[in-house]
Amino acid sequence: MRNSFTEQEIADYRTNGFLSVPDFLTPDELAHWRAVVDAAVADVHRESSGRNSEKVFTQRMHLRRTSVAVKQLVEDPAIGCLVAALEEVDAVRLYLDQALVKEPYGAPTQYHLDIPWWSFASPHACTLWVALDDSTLENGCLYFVAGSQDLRLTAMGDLGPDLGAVFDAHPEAATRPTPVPLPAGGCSFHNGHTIHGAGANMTPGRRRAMTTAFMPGDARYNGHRDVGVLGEQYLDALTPGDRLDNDELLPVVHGYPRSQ
Ligand SMILES: O=C(O)CCC(=O)C(=O)O
Repeated sequence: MRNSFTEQEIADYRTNGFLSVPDFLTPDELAHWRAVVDAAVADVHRESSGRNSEKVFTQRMHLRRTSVAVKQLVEDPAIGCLVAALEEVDAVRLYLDQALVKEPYGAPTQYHLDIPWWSFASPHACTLWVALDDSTLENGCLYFVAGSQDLRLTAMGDLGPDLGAVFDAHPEAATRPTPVPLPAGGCSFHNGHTIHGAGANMTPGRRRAMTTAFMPGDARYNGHRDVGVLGEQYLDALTPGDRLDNDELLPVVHGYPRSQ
């Protein structure tokens, strides 16, 4: 796995709000990620059959809670270190993991940004998206609106059929998006404020991806009850402004968050 970035890559990430890393995993690592994620998805499939109603993708959250092997992949401190370098933060916590499979003939993913969905506000949230299959213009690769992270938008999409709803609310963000095809084993990192979406899967094959979202170690509860991430019990115990410091739900993957 790539364990460092060049200065140019870090500069590109900060300018564009995303970075594409085509050589993220070695072929052996890719085979391992595929086996581990496929097995974890198959396991939870029996309990929940969450397929997005618009047939955008099959979504399996929190695989690390049922698969030790997934936990080892997504809580890898080497990944935490990469995120810390991109976002220039001292400490990083894992916020969520999810497999996103765009099934054959799956619909496009609406343009959106991640941070409005989440229970913390920060300019330093970051999502890692690992391609487990070649991700192409034909099967639903990601598209990013470069520089949109600097607008610090807060509009929440609904991942419904209106692909450009975020641009209705924020016409200033409607600039030409950059498609980011990736070979299997490649990845992209994007900031929580970067507008992104994905094309339709026009092929009979699946487009599998494993994603993980990270927050800075000192993030605080913003009063927004995220859907299905932190859980009702933890959310009920929080007051806006509280540190999100539950090490079990939000494991530290880099550094040591300050206690104040
Ligand atoms: O995989 C997709 O289609 C969308 C992924 C996405 O929105 C994300 O990982 O933040």
